[in-house]
Amino acid sequence: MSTDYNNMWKELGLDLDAHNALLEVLNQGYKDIYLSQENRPKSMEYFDFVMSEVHGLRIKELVDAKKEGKKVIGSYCVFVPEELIIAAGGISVGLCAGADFALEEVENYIPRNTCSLVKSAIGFKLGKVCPYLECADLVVGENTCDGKKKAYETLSEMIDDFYVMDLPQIKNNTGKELFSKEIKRFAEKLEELTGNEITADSLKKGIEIVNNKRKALYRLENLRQEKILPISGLDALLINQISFYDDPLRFTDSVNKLCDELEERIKSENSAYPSKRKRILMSGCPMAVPNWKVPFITESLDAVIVGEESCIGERGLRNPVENNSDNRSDLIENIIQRYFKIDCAVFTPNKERKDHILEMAKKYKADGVILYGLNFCQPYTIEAFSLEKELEKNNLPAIKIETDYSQEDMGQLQTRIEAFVEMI
Ligand code: BJ8
Repeated sequence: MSTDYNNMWKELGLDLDAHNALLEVLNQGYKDIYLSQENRPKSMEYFDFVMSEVHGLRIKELVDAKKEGKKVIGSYCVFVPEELIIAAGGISVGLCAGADFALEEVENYIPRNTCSLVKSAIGFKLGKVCPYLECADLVVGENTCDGKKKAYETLSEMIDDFYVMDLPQIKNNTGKELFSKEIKRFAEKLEELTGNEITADSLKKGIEIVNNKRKALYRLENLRQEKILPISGLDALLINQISFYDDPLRFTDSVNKLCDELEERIKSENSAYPSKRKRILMSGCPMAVPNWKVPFITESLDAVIVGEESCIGERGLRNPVENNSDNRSDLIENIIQRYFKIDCAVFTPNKERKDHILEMAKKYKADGVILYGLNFCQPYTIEAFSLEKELEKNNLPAIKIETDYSQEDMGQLQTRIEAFVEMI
C-alpha cells in the first residue's frame, strides 16, 4: 500500500495487528494467484491497483466522503438496490466476506456447520479487520437463507445501525407485495439516514449510473463468449468482485477501457492462453474477495472459466432497471420489478435459475459446468442435484463441488476437477 494508513485504520477501530496479518495473506494470495498469470491485458493494471489499495485509498475516499456528510451503506446481498442508495446521496459497498477469520471465536456465536460466507461475515466483525464494515453508517442484511437470517440476529447485537430487509420466498403476488413494501421501507430508511429526499431526478441518475456499470460488465461478459479468450476467468471474476467496492463511475470507465483493449486482442487473436482450453461455466454460491480457490484450481488445469452464474457474475448483473419515466413511483416500481427477478436459490420453485444456466452454457459455449456450493449452504447444494440431472439431459457434463474457505481440500478438489476436465 502506497501510504501509511495506520492512523485511519486505528480511528475506524480496526485491530491493527490482526488487520496487518489479513493484509499479508491477501497480498501474498494476490501475488501467487493473480500476478503470476501470463499475458494479462494491460488495462488490468487499474484493477491490480484497486486491489493493492482496497483497504487503503478506497477507504480514505469513503472516510473523506463521510467528512463531507455522505453516508456509507454496507450490504450483504444483491437484493439491496444500489440505485436507491445513490439516489439518496449515499455510497454503496458490498460486505460479503470471502476469507475465514477468527474462526474459533465465531464458533462461540454460531455453529460450526454454517456456511463460510456467514462465518466470515461474523469473523470480520469480531476480528475488527474489515474497514468497509467499520466505515458503514448503516449495514443492511436481508432475510434470504436461514443461515444469514439467524446470523443477522447475532450481527445486529454487534453493529449499531443494522437494518434487516425482509424477503419473500415465493415469486407470486403475495411475495411481490411484500418485496414491494420492503423496497419502499428501505427507501424511507435511506431518506431518514441521509436527510436527502429520493426524487424522480435523483432516481433517474442512480438508475443510469448502475445501469451503465452493469452494461460495461455485460460488455466484458460478451467478450468472454468469443472463441479467442482475451482475458482469464480469474481476472473477469476479480473485476466483478471489485464492482462492489469501487466508485461506480470510475469503475465503469475502467471496465470500458479494458473492453476496448480486449476487442483489439480478439481482432489480433491475442488470447490470454497459448493453447485451446476446456470452457467451464461456474454456477452457484457467490465468490467474494478473496475466495479464488476453485477458479484458481480450475485455471491451473487445461481449463478456463468463461462465465459465472452467480451474484458476483450474471445473476447480479442481468436485467437493467427501466429508466423510462419522470415519475418517482414509476421508477421505484421499475426497481422493484428488476430486483424481484433475481433468481437466488432461496426462492422456491426456482425454474428461472435452471433456464438461465442452460442459456448461459449455450451463450458462453461451455464444455462443462461446475456447480459450486459452500459446505452447509442448503439452497445451492440442494438445487445442484436437480441441476446436474437437467444439464446432463442437455448433454452438458456437470460436477458438484462443495467446499469452504480453508485450503485443506485443495488436493482433493484438484483431483476431482482435473478428472472432470479430462472427461469433458
Ligand atoms: S441473492 S446468493 S447474495 S442470498 S452461501 S449465505 S445462500 S448458506 S449468499 Fe446470496 Fe443474496 Fe442469494 Fe445472492 Fe446462505 Fe448459501 Fe451461505 Fe449464501
